[in-house]
Amino acid sequence: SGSRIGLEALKAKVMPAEAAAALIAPGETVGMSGFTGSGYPKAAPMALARRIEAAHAAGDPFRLRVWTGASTGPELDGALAKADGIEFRLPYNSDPIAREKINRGEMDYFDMHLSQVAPMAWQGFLGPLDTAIIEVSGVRPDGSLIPSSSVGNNKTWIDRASKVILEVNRWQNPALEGMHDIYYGTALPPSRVPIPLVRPDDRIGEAYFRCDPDKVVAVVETDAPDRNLPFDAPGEDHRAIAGHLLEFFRHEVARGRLPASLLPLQSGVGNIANAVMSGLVDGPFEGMTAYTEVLQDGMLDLMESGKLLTASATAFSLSPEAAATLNADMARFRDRLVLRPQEISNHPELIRRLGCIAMNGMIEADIHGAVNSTHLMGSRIQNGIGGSGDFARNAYVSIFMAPSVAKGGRISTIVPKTPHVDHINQDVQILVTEQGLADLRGLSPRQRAEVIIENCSHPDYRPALKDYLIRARRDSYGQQSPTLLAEAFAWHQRFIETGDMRG
Ligand code: 0RQ
Repeated sequence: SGSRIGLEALKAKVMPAEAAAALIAPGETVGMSGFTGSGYPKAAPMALARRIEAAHAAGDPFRLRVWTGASTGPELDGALAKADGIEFRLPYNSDPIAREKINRGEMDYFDMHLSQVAPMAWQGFLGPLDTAIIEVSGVRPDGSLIPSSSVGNNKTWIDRASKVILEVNRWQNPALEGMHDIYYGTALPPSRVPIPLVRPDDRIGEAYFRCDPDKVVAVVETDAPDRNLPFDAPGEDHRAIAGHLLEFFRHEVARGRLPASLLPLQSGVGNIANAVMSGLVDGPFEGMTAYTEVLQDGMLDLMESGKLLTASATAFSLSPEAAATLNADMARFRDRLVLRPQEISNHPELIRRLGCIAMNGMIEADIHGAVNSTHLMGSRIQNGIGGSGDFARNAYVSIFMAPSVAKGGRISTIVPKTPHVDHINQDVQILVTEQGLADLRGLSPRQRAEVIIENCSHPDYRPALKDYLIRARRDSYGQQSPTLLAEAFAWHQRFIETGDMRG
């Protein structure tokens, strides 16, 4: 009783996680479920990590190539990285142990646009996929699978893998059933056709994954919660950023450049994005929609307020409190939420068609408005580009935000030149810090530099930036994007040497 496995043939394949992990050979490529801490397998990866540790202790090599949706949890990336079990990983990672291994050069990491993972796998560029390990919330009598709290690349991993291991997680709310929209209409060129989605809440696919039961080699039953990290209460800087952004939206509506219900919102990961959503709860905008990648607490608050009508994403990313609220009230939220494969939630065609308002966090921006979302001091990976590139390039308006200083003021997030660029000037239209907002639309690089320094930089760094700009305008090789090459990265070099950009 209480079994969530409706198909006898799969019930017969239930086994302990250790036995499932034993079916994976060293050197395999494994496609895992999981996206921003939800819907990742929790038991098989831990068993795999124990097996890898034992192999290493016996002097035997055992490493895997790991593909996921995006970040997962400590039971997956953390455990496998700690065991030195990951030779290569893609895409987005935020696990601290994996991050450390990558930055020490002990693990290869391919950071790519999240919308491109599934198509690239189909194109064959990434090599064959041996095993898929997928968390689901149930198996139906016809063998189709009820997805769990994230969709990510699961459809593609199930279709492409030679063998499939399922984790059926009883912790996942049974009322998730029906919330998902799995689109099976993607194809490779020259057979690609338009994706028939014209509103954020359109349902164009099926509520379940198709899966050939003969490919399933193991079923593991679990009862473990998603990672569910708490968010920080919005700080003063975060509230100031949200305030500037709301002011900008009001201004755009007044000018007739945005409808009063705004346009489908995309909101990135992290505390700032969450604070902006909370800010919108008290704002004047009604009848909003979201076409985004992850649903954070702020998005649910906005939905509860009645101002956000519907939201589309590929995953939840909730605090423990918000997860509990959602789980207690799933029936009420279910019809207003859609979870899709990440190639659809982040699809450039759909983002451009819907006209999303993209709001993403950044590490730093330079005075010409190029944005770095991923690398510290040009070389250390923080997380990854995630979906920020999918949205920024294709949005109706592309916004990046961060406090104007990091690490207690020792780092300016507005710099003469960023040593790593994820988003080129053309993909960055609005920059926001707690100091203010820079509207860069229609401005030349020279004009951008003035507005960014004046509106966004911290007073501690503003004089130095102004001084740099004056000299660049005098001495630069060219005057389209005034730059002093020998000096452009001096702030970063100073931080590496002294721990403070101010020296
Ligand atoms: O470090 O954790 O050691 O304290 O970076 O920074 O200020 O907490 O900001 O949580 O919003 O993250 C860009 C990383 C911002 C995120 C980034 C340090 C800072 C802190 C985190 P600590 P904050 P946030 C679609 C959107 C890429 C993916 C994306 C991100 C840590 O937004 O990963 O946009 N984006 N996806 O101290 C050195 C600087 C720094 C710095 C911040 N200039 N130099 N350290 N930090 N700025 C959704 C998905 O794709 C899933």
